[in-house]
Amino acid sequence: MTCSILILNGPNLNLLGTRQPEVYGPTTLADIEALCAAKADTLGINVVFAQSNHEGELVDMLHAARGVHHGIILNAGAYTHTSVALMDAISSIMVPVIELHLSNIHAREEFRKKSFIAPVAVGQICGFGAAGYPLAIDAILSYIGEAK
Ligand code: CA2
Repeated sequence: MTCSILILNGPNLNLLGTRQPEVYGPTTLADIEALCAAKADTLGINVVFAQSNHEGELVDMLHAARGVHHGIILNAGAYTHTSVALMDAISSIMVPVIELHLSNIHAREEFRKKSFIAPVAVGQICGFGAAGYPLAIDAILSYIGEAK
């Protein structure tokens, strides 16, 4: 069975590359999706890329991953720092999740150091900009034992 990974992006990440390039880099979300698709082709895996600005939709997409995807890479955006609902969803689905951020959330404002995702994630990758996405693909494959 082909390994399938869901890459889920939260609020405002659809604006990447259009504002605050000094914080989040010049790369658009479409560029990142293309980067991940190219990596998936090389590895012979399936990658599904999604984005929503709505907390409940993100919860729905996490639930729908059960029995479909082998792992999830989640950049929950600002919901990282606020969402018990996302934390509970991750706890309930039994699909491994890697927490991902473009910026180093530990080197920014105090409120960004708190993550509701971290305690229920396999691990966290942050601070590497768009390059964090392919790194996270390698990390989740390694975790689920599909490393190629
Ligand atoms: O560094 C990350 O990836 C974040 O998840 C990005 C979130 C932020 O709230 C987290 O603390 C860290 C914000 C995404 C907003 O993206 C924008 C992109 C362009 C212009 C404005 C916002």
